[in-house]
Amino acid sequence: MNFESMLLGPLVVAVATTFSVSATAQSEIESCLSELRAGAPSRGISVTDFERVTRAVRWQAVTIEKSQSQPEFTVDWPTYLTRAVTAKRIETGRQLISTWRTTLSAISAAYKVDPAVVLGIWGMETNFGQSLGDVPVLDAWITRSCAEPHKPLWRENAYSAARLLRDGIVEPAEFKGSWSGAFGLTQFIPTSFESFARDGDGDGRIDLYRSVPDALASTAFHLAHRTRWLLGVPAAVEVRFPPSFLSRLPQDDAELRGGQRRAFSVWAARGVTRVDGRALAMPWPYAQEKTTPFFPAGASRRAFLVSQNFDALLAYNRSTKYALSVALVAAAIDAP
Ligand SMILES: [Ca+2]
Repeated sequence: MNFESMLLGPLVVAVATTFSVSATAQSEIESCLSELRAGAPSRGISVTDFERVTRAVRWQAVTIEKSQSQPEFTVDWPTYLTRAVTAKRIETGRQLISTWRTTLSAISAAYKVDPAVVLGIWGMETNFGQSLGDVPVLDAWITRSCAEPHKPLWRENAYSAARLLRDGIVEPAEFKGSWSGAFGLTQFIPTSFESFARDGDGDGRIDLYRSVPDALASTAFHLAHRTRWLLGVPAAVEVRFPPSFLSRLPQDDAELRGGQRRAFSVWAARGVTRVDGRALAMPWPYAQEKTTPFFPAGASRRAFLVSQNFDALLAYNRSTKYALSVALVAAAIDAP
């Protein structure tokens, strides 16, 4: 899960350039660690425990470098979708939905979340466990906290990661993940782990690295409880709007989302169809769910109606490119 685009402070810019400044970054981390240490007791962590779990923390230059080149911000829409929504990812998703059918049925029954969407997230986040990342999670969050001290989410994740280590919920040697500080098969951040992680296989502990049921249950619980998931409602449907509607929109290639929120049935009555011309029919009661037009690259390109499930995906990862990719992969996994 990558969160906000990062505002780059002077320290951050300098660190990416020379080795000598890298040494400065490590001394900078020492000074900001002492500030974090002072705040630890108010987060339920004793100073002794905080010192113990942060003893080997190192500045992660990669965290700063990659924050400046996230594909969500640097790659255009068609390229991003081509890379994300691949035949291979969809095929693997279809195989895994079959492999894990019993687990997914139980998860879907418990949390009312669509199995294909959980698979789509697993595929997008780590290519179904192929790319878990090798950046120490605690170090990533402490680096982010030090680079951007005005971001409370970074700081709270540093404390959360420290608690997970203190309590032995994760092992120091394996507590690694993406440059951004997300870890496990479906890339949870530490604060999300504390709020939403679930023991899907019932063995009494939560292991998001090795237990597929734990990771999938945790992801489903996140979708259901961080916002609200509507079982069976597509997050995004590719559509065709009537020319009279399109002509009133800005005629450039900027991303357009929001504005009118109307039921699928209302859009259908106004001449909106699926992209292939078929009727925009939704089974009851979903015909009445409010949806919003979404034009990733301007009114003259691909068009979608997005539901509140799209917002649930954005709560998982605040990138519309990510959310649409998950929606498209999930729809393709589910296609007959
Ligand atoms: Ca478990």
